[in-house]
Amino acid sequence: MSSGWLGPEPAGPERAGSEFTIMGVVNVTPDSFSDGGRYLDAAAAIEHGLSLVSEGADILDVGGESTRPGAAPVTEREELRRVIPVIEGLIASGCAARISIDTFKSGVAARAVAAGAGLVNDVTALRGDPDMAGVVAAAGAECCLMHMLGDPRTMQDDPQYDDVVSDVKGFLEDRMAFAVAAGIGIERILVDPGIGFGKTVAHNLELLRRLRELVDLGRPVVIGTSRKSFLGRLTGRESPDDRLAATVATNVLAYERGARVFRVHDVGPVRDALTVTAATVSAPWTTPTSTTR
Ligand code: HH2
Repeated sequence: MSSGWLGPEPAGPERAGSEFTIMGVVNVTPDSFSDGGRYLDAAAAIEHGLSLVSEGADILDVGGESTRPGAAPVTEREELRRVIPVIEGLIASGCAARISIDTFKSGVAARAVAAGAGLVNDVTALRGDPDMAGVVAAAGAECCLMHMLGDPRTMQDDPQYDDVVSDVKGFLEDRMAFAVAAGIGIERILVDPGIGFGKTVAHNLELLRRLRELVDLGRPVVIGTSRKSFLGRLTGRESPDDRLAATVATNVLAYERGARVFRVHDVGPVRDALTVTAATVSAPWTTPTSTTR
């Protein structure tokens, strides 16, 4: 994308059609569902983040607490110990990507923003901590509001909706109004249907199928399908590491239906897939060489 919070357009003809933003996942946790324990050490997390940037991540989403069903809660002190050195290390290394902090604790968001994060990714959509909206507003940070039914402990216990897309859309509308009333500029808000957060396989598929209805909210839609269990249920791939093809398919489909921010673990392959998708469905493509094959 070419303006606003998404930053400058990438250079070079190869990137000319990239009207999307890739958010690479940096989990500094022992128990995340797909990469728990791999980057618990700050140096390993920083190195991983920088490698995602070299693959084409526009944003790095740094998280210190897993939200998978049944994950153990983490104290604020421990979450800070995990994420702040990583954010500081990324900034110190001249990281070209913007930094997002994946937290629902206002104390963590405040310290992360002070360390250089520009986006607060709150899976509770400002409901988890009464001070969160004020922290985001005061910092002038951007904020991703995500839908979740219940909380991570209970969210997968028989989730029910009247109509999942209308219910999620209504929720996001309410949370946008709440955020704006708290002083967060509308231009700083992103919305996310929360794939896998209190949803059955059918709910996730319905949200992807009818994503356009959420695009109608007028804010960039973030989509996070990466390696998630519904893809394993559909394909029979038990290991999250084996769900790349399924992840790519859902991100391509979501782009075509209007999503513009893609939260993924596998940045390079998703960037390639979305570059081709964007060039195909967006503006006419003119190649600088005569190669057509
Ligand atoms: N999914 C996860 C975490 N944060 N944030 C947004 N906005 N959207 C998502 O879909 C989303 C999210 C879960 O993925 P991951 O971070 O890999 O796992 P874990 O929560 O186990 O750390």
